[in-house]
Amino acid sequence: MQKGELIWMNGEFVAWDEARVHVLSHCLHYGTGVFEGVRCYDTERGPAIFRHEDHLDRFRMSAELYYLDLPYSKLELREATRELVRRSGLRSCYIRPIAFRGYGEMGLYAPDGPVDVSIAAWPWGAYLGEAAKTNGIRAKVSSWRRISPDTLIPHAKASGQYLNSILAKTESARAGYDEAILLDARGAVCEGSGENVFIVSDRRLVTPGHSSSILDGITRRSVIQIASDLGYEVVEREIVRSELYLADEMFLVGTAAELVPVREIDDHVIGEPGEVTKLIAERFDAALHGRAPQYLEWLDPVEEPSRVSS
Ligand code: PPE
Repeated sequence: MQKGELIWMNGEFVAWDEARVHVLSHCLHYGTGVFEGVRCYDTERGPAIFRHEDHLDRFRMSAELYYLDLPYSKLELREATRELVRRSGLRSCYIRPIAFRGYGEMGLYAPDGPVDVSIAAWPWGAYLGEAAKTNGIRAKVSSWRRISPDTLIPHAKASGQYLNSILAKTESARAGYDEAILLDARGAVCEGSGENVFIVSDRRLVTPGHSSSILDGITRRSVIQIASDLGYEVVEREIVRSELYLADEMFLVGTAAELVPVREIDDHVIGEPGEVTKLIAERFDAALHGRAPQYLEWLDPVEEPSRVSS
């Protein structure tokens, strides 16, 4: 990875290489952390963080679900992040806040172990490669099923849960594919290893809803809004595997990946990125970079005073 300059750790800015944790940190052993993936884009109004408050809200929600008491308010985290981006001198970057059970107590039930919070920012280019966005990727349905709500919490963005994504991603990469799609135990489509999934069928967008084992992706929400504003019908419902094969278009969305068309799934050809995908990708890109007036409220420009937050 490319290094950033500084990392905010428990209220202080420290040099990138000095941001260390103890080897007996609880999270390192048990995965007891929650995190976010946020992006900041270069816009006309300077570097601006995309849907910053929504990410902070999800961060708090994930923490609460895993009994981690965040020692900082949403406002403090928001200002720390804005200051981090300003001090790092980055025009655009990926931002990774993480809260985790730190060093102090061992054993599974460690309610008195400290909760450490840090925020890092660094330049991170296209998650699935530059070519992926224009040419599309080859995806494979994983033999690993997505974590279910009766064992973990699919709606939380928790560190330990990513072992599931890592198994799926590793399997697909070793088989020569770009990304894995995970189904649930009954065979319904959930999402990619780090992205939500959409298909286009008869000019209608379809994506799994909240009763499926998905992360409530912020990019997913943005794409639903953009597609609806463009006049497309968006249906949130269960999708079965064969619908992917028969889709007119298919794409994945996430903060790191942004919007990536899928051109092949399990060796079924979907084709070059389609018209609907391209139109939505273009509007989404405009929104990210502050070129779409109706979506300006999604941006938090770090060089401007904060808007009053909830
Ligand atoms: N599902 C999963 C499992 C997921 O990890 C992400 C984000 C999404 C859906 C899309 O959510 P959103 O970013 O809010 O639109 N994955 C993050 C981490 C990727 C990583 O490799 O680390 C991300 O995109 O930042």
